[in-house]
Parts: sequence; structure tokens; C-alpha cells
Amino acid sequence: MLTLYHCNGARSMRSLWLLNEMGIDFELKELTFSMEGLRTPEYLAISPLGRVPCLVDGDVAVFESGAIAQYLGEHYDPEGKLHRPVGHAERTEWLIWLHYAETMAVHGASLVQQRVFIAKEDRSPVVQKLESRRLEKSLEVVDKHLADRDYLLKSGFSTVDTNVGYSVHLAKGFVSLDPFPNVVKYYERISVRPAFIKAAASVPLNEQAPKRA
Ligand SMILES: N[C@@H](CCC(=O)N[C@@H](CS)C(=O)NCC(=O)O)C(=O)O
Repeated sequence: MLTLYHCNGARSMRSLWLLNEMGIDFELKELTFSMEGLRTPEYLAISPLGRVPCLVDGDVAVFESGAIAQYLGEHYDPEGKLHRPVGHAERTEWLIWLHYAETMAVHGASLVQQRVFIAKEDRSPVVQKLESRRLEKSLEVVDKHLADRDYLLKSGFSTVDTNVGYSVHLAKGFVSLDPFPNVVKYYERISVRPAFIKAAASVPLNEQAPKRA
């Protein structure tokens, strides 16, 4: 049985959404998004940086949401319904978007830090402006790419949509999607999927109350 370690609204939503899309059985372990929740010796033993997500499959522990998407595809999607294996015509494109998801999320994470973890007086307007701008630039690339397709890969919804899709979900808490009409339509498309709705039932990090404002 697979076990997913997850925090409400965090990047682990990607893995939760993907597991829901795949329709496989798993146990969900929700941790609180705090030092107490994430830095216990038990959790650090499987996820050494104490971050989410982490997927445990028997005696294998996989951390990093990109690695989890690839692992699930390789081990649990033999027909390649959502995965794009080596040799598939879209493999390289799939690989690029899998990693691009993190390029986007890093800017969102930096903005979460500013808004949720740093006391108001210590927040940096420069960092917030720079990271918002860089997030917008990353959305611009996705917008252009989506001009001739419904999902990131022309063949249809795949594991990269859960990873980039979460980054868009996170981004929209900080910047407007309006200048990116293809991204707006994309978000409308992905956010009505039952697997997304189930995974997003919690409050996203960017909408949670500041811890120390
Ligand atoms: N690149 C990693 C990032 C994991 C990560 O930083 N997760 C955040 C939540 S979005 C976390 O656990 N943060 C807790 C902390 O920084 O203490 C991934 O994609 O899994």
C-alpha cells in the first residue's frame, strides 16, 4: 500500500491530485505545516529535509514531487495513460514541463515565505516585487505554450499537468492570471477535474492566515 505524506495546500497537492487521477489505493497521512509537524525524527527518517510530499512504497521512500510523478508513472501506469515513458514522442517535452513546474513553484514558495512566515515589518517589498514579476514571466511562457492545446502535451492531460497545474494554482494567490488568457482557460479546465477538487479541498498555503503578522 502506498502512503502519501501531505500538508494542506502545499506542493504535496501535486502528488495527491495525481494519485486521485490514477485511481489507485493509498493511505493519506496529513501533517501540520509547522516545525512540530514536519521535523519529527520519524518523518525526518523518511524525508530527510522534513518537507512534503513524500511517498512511501514498501521500503522505498520517494521525496520531491517531480520524482514522485515520475515514480508513479513508471511503476503504476504501465500503459502510459498519464506518464510519457522513454521512447515516447512527447518524452522530452514531458521532462521539460515536469521540471519547469518547480521553476514556477520556487517563486510562489518565496512569496509564501514573505506572506505567511515573515513578520510584516520584516517583509521585503523588493523580494515580493521581484518574485511576483518572475512568476508572471514564467506564466507568460506557459500561456504562449498553451496557445494551440488544452493541456501541456498535445496528446492530452498527463502527469505534468498535475505538477505545473499546482504551480498555477499557487501563483493565482499572488498574481493575476488575467494577462494570460490561455492560462485562465487551462486553470478552468484543470480545476473542475474531480481529482483536483478532492486534492484541493484544503486551504492553499497562500491563502492561509499569516502565522506572525
Ligand atoms: N522541490 C520539493 C519542494 C518541497 C517543499 O519545499 N515543500 C514545502 C511545502 S510547499 C515544505 O514542505 N516546506 C516545509 C518547510 O520548508 O519547512 C518538491 O517539489 O517536493
